[in-house]
Amino acid sequence: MRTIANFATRFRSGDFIIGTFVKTPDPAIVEVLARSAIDFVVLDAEHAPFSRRDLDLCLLAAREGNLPALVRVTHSDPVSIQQALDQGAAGVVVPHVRTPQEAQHVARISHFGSGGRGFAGSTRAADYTRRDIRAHLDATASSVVVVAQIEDAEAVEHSEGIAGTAGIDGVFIGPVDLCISLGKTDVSDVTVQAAISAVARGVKIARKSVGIFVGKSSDVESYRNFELNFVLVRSDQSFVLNGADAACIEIRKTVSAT
Ligand code: 3PY
Ligand code: MG
Repeated sequence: MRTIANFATRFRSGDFIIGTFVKTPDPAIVEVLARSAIDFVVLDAEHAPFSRRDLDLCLLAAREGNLPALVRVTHSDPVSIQQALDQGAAGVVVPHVRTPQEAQHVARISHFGSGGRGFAGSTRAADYTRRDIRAHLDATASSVVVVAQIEDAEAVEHSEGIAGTAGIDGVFIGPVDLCISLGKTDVSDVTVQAAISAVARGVKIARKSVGIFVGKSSDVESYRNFELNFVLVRSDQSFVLNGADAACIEIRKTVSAT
């Protein structure tokens, strides 16, 4: 069953789970998605206009619906990662991780410890001072999920090293950026598919979770051999667009047939 409390365990155990992106910075979207079959959401602060306050309200809505919510930050920035986790995100997705050294940096700034995330007991994550230091350190170590995104040509050969970095729980493949970085414009191009396959293999060797973005559900078919542990399918925007188009097409077909 989906709960925030069991998310890290499910993610790390390699259970197959399905998430989606939230691109509209409104808590109502998260509230609605919490009533769907989705296992988790990623609030996309990289490519959508989320302010710190928007993230705060969306994370509150996610709690209300017991829906694990990760935040995709803009880059490996300690401030944004700390803020997302303090606000109660279940974890972070960090785009454009290219080397094991960058992965080590991401792991360090996402966890408490020397040179790492700063500590405050006053945050939502620390239950507004109701957790003492030890309890918050322990709870955070076991519950915060850190996902490195591989989406650059130069990262492909480092996938095992990136995934194998201590403190990195999994790798999310960004097929579109990877495609562009390989000089292509079609994700189904053999060069892009070979790169995706190489990344998935590297992550599997490192025994971490591997996932990918799919623009439509049927795309999962082409990744069946990769033993994916998670997919991010579409986004709230795409569900609205496709739902509206599908309803119109169906009605026009029915009307023109009568
Ligand atoms: C990509 O395909 O580049 C992504 O970042 C998917 O979210
Ligand atoms: Mg990308």
